[in-house]
Amino acid sequence: PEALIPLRQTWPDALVRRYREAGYWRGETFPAFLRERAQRLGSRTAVVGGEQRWSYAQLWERAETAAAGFLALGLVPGDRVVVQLGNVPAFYSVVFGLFRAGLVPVYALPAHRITEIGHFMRKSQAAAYVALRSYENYDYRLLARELQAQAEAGELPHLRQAVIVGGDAGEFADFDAFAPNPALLPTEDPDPQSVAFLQISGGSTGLSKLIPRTHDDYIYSFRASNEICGIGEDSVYMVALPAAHNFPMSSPGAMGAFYAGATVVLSPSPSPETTFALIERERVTDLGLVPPLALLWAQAAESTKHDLSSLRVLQVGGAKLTTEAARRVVAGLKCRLQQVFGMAEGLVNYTRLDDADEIVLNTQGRPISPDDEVLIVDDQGRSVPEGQPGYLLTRGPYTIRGYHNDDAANARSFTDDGFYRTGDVVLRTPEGYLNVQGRAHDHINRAGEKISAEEVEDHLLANPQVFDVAVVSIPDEYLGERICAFVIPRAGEARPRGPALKAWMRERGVAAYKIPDQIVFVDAFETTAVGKTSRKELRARLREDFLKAQ
Ligand code: J2J
Repeated sequence: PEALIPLRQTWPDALVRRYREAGYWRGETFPAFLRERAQRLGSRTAVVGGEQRWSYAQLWERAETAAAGFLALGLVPGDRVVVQLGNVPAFYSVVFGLFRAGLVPVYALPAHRITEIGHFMRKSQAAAYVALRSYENYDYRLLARELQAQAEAGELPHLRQAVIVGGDAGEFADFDAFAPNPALLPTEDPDPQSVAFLQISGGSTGLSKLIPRTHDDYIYSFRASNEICGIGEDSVYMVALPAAHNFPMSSPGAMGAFYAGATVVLSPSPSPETTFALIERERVTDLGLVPPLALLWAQAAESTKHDLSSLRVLQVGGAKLTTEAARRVVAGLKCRLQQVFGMAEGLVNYTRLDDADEIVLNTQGRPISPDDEVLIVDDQGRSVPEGQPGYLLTRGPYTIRGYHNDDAANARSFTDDGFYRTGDVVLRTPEGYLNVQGRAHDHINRAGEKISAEEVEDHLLANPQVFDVAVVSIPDEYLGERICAFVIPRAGEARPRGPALKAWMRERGVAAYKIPDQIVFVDAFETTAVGKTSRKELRARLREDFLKAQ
């Protein structure tokens, strides 16, 4: 197979010095900090999930066993490993095991299917795939088999191992049978400036990009988040959203909680029916939700028999929380609200716990770091007058300078002087807080899941009954936005039906959250006077006409 493309994330030397001198980057690494916590806090509870309850000592021991097991399979430091696990304690023994072994996790979500997983495997040149035996009624050995078939056909030249977690591994390597073997483990911790893992982008144009994050930059982001969010040893942090998502991982997330020596409680579902009982049982103090869930919780909390009085801070982020929705959340849940506006590429903004209600209800917060640089610009890249909306560009001690293995995306998404073009339209208040107004790209923010219109269009266009398609976001009371596909059937073919098109897309192996919520058949797309129209204009016009007709 072709050589591995090096994993890197580089800031200019002067900034590296600056970030070190300012104490942001301290040379810490994932394995080093967890080892220290295990030594210092040994018997304290690190993670609770299902029937399992592991102390810090046990989590570290399991990570070391995992590390030895991966290396015993023939993986070598620097190899990338696509990890697809749900909200179970093994999520953390696997990823800390990979860190300990010098292997690089690539974080997939449980909802991803062969289309997405195949893409991550190819882009990262992954040597291995690790998945749960089953989660949310899906058998991930099916996916492992599809990957193996692609590997045999020469399409995944780097793939050498598939590992199943949770028993019944079948023909694959059995994670649960991994044995400790200290002799196999590296004697040194990784370089703190090296890439620790690849996170997945929200995918604004086309397929998801891979986001290389270093030990130094990521640990800074959650250590500083702990300060801002008041996470300490006595905190009990619940992971209700998918554990692999950047929000519950790092803002301050499970990683922040482990860093603080706190307890992480995993919920298999974010629904009030599941979470409320767990909150009561484990005395959960902090967690993050997306806006639709926060509204659902606020409503359910009014009539629950469960004791939610341990809750201290509810964070809401991933999509815009309107002022009215924020009011309802505050009224329904008797705890502090914190708005979080973040992105897997880096920059995270928080309202502060001692901010006035005015700010907490009306803004999406301000950046973590004094060295987060924020520009708000117009189409030409010129700064807009203070208080006016514009495109948000950012650069700083935990924002990436480039995606992995994607020159075209890098040319689009980063300025020559290293600013990341977030694609978000924001304005800044006189107090320096950001208010998210919209976005530049055609993507759909469906309850915090970002879906590229282009990616869904590409799938539907592959159907022989489809002549043309435009995918747009439609405001949705519950989801925030839903996916609507306008489809022109192909003349001469049997006219497709909505449910059949959706089923067809599912069978292609696409994450269920990308399947259109609504399909509208049209005879033609109206074109402008010029006769040609950009997809962007077309989508905008279709959305507008559709909403007017409602
Ligand atoms: C409006 N839009 C928001 C908000 C994210 C913490 C919290 C969230 C994410 C995340 C994250 C928003 N109001 N409060 O990684 O660490 C939209 C913006 C942004 C995009 C990033 C974290 N919070 N958004 O959601 O990588 O459009 O990260 O650019 O999934 O979500 O999506 P993602």
